[in-house]
Amino acid sequence: MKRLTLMALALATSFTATSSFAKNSLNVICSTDSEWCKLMETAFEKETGIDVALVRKSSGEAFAQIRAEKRNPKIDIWWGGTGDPHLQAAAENLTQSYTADNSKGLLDWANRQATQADNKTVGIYAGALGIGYNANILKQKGLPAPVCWKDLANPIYKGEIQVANPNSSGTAYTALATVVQLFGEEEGFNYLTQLHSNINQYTKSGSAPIKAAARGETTIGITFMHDMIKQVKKGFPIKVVAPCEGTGYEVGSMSIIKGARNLANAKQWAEFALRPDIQSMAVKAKSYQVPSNASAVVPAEAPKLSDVKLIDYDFATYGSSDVRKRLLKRWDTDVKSLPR
Ligand code: S7P
Repeated sequence: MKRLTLMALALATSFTATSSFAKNSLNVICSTDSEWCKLMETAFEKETGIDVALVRKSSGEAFAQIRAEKRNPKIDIWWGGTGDPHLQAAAENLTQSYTADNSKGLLDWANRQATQADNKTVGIYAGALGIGYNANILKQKGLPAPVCWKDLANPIYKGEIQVANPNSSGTAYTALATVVQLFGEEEGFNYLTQLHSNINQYTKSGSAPIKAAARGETTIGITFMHDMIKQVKKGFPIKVVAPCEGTGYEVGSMSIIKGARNLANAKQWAEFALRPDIQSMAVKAKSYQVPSNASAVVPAEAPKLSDVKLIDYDFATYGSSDVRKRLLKRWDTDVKSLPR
């Protein structure tokens, strides 16, 4: 009898502990720059009193974790990061449908992202890829300023260029998919093998190359333009180039994880993240993407996407599981494994 009472007590205690955990917690995986992740975490905790446990991971890595935890999800919501892996997660049924009340205020491109994934993801910001260089180092080395993607394949830039690894980085996957869409797959991979000879390092994180260029550790970096502007705002001599052939772009996204243990809190974060006042806060973290809510303030520093020659990026194809897996495998075997 005594044993039964103790068991009942233990069960009651564990139930209380679990339910209070469920009521007050939220597990977020964040794929924007860490400063913005931190700002969102603090602002959400302050407004709601919900305790946020946040980890920052590059888009490809975040996706790999969510997939690995499929049967026992530890994450409730994935906020930020390029849209392609969010679409792939939706296609693999790793995320769940949710139409936020605040999605009514979103721009078309953000809702399109949701529609093509049965509302298992939604667009939160947009940004275009570019070429960034350190103007002082370029001058010291007597190198010409690159203007086009094709310029980067010129042997004069040997060892001068940095880009992330597309397996871990959404930025670099967007670059890979952009090259394939611009030049076709065969010519695109041919270009990537030439570019490979000029690469000094494939980084894990997408924005790392422009941070390295700012510090003078590489001359040129391939990243999103808004990540370049962040370095310009910090006072580094970075120049931003919109490639002459045209360029790809991202619809940075947010997805609620299927089987999220703190579903109500995840929905609350989703509503919060789509609000115009919250999206307008990004500048405080020196994040200059174009917000998805039509009423949010577009940062004055944000690259004017209407002035950039954007390709008609095919999100359905390049966000699909099969194409993404195939291109990454081909990049590993045909490009990364080659000597430099
Ligand atoms: O820094 C902001 C940003 O460029 O980072 C995201 C990116 O996917 C995360 O980095 P990875 O390339 O390492 O995955 C972008 O969505 C975002 O604009």
